[in-house]
Amino acid sequence: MLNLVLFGPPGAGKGTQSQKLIDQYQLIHLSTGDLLRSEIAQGTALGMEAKKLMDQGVLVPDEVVIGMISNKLDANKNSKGFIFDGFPRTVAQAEALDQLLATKDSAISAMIALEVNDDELERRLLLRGKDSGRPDDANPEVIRKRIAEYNNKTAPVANFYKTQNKFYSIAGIGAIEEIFASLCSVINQL
Ligand code: B4P
Repeated sequence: MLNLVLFGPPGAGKGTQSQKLIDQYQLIHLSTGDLLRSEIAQGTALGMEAKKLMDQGVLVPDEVVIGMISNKLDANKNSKGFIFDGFPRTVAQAEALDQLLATKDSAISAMIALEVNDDELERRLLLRGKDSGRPDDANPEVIRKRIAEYNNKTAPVANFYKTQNKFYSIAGIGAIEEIFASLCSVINQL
């Protein structure tokens, strides 16, 4: 199985590149952000709880997203592999993911990080906020909070995969097709 973690701060292009990677490698896309937004759209209790946190730009509790991922892995047992987009976002989530995959005799193949500076992230998210309708994209303060959450809680997850020799990093600024080509060249060498 090819199991990829696409890593990077909010607005780095994870969702954008995931769409291209699933076509190229026939992988199942698991975006915790999309799963949470779908819970919100359905008005579930989980969604309502998550919305309060997401609108402030802070992470939702680990056990909530780990439970969602576990359900999705079970629902896609025969897939060729997965793209984890926006997950794991904490070291506790990374540890739980390793354990979940181990129970399925599988493991993460690689984490690939998209490197983008903070000014460009803010520019992209504010631009998307003009038509995404996402409250967390509309407010510069919330965007800065999301970037701070990333630096405090998510950036350390890279070390988790570095110690397993599974960490790769590529430039996330430039044309979407160029960035996609860089991603493919890493994946094709795994
Ligand atoms: P996510 O939905 O994961 O959102 P995101 O970090 O903003 O990244 P996204 O994938 O949407 O954007 P992309 O970089 O593709 O998270 C939202 C919230 O959900 C979090 O703040 C948190 O509260 C919660 N959450 C989610 N997962 C969680 C977890 N595991 N644990 C706890 N909480 C969790 O693209 C951004 C924009 O840039 C787009 O408009 C795109 O068109 C543009 N873009 C992409 N590539 C570009 C390029 N090369 N050049 C110019 N623009 C580009």
